[in-house]
Amino acid sequence: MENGPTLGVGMVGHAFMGRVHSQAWRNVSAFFDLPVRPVMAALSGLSRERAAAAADSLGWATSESDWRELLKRDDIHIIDICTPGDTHAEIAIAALEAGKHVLCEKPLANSVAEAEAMAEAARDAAPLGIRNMAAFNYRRVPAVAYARSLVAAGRLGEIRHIRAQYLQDWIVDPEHPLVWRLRKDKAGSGALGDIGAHIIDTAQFVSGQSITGVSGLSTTFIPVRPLPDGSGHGEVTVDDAALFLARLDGGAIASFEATRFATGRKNSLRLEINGSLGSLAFDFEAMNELEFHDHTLPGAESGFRRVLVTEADHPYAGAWWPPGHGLGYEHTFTHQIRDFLAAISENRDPAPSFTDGLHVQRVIDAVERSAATESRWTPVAA
Ligand code: SOE
Repeated sequence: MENGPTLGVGMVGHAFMGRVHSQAWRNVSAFFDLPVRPVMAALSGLSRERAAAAADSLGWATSESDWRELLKRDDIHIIDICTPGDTHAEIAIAALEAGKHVLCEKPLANSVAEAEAMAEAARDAAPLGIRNMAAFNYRRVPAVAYARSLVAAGRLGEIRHIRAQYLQDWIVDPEHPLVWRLRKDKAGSGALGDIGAHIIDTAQFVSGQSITGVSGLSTTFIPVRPLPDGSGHGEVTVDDAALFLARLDGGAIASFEATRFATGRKNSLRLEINGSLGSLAFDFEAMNELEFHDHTLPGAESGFRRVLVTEADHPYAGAWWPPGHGLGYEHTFTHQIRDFLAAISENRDPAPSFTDGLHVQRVIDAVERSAATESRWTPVAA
């Protein structure tokens, strides 16, 4: 595919993810110097009226009530999928076949079979210069990207331990309605796929290692909840919390915990890595900071120290404000789109790809199978 100086974008969905992606499409060119500029051509949503209103408020030129219309348009080169997981495979495969670059929200799909079909469609499209990317935005937190560079530079030595947690508390109230994220037919899985997928990707990204096997455990604390339309109650068909142990291909051992029942924790994506030469620790609730312990220093001087990851030479940070002025959740999406557009314009495959998203899906699937068989050790295909 030939890329001009502008690339038209069509976004599918306009709820939480659609809103956060929209602000990233709106501001990426103002902060990053890229050879291509995105044009917010159209947004699609199921209701014509709500899609039109969302397009208006979020800065999209036009709106459609059927995503298929986006694929027919010559002024649209990129499809950005911000819908629940049950629609990802159909939209992504059709978009790739229509010759559009695709950015798709996580988890990539609701099953391994769907994710495999998406990765295959992406592989078929790649020789034509059509790119694909799975939206694991936490890789693009400056502190997380910096942590990755410390590991890659050998500053942690040999990685032994990975401790990853994603802690939220938004459904502790039993009266919280049975929203789509609590339904297997819409979301595929619960905390495991929604937020566990993020820590799987982030831990593998920072450590540079890949999960090869797991032993999992999951539970649903509140199995019945009020239906959102007030018409009664319905069954929660996904996990409320999932934990698993894992081995990685570089020799590290890891523990993962994803829960929406950690009272007081709002969006606490935490990662601690211990290596032979040092350790690092991160918590998204203090997202501009990275804790780093250099174990090569004399004992009297060593200990975790806080690095404020806002210097111009930290990843992404130089594009924004002077040191110490801090970034937020939304910036990670601008960085994601920056990296996606850079890869498209340089004719290379962006990361993480649909193939990376497929591997995360395989880990999720293995955890579910393990949890269903009394935590039996379950290998994960590469
Ligand atoms: C809800 O749990 C949610 O919005 C996730 O779907 C996002 O991926 C995560 O970034 C924040 O929490």
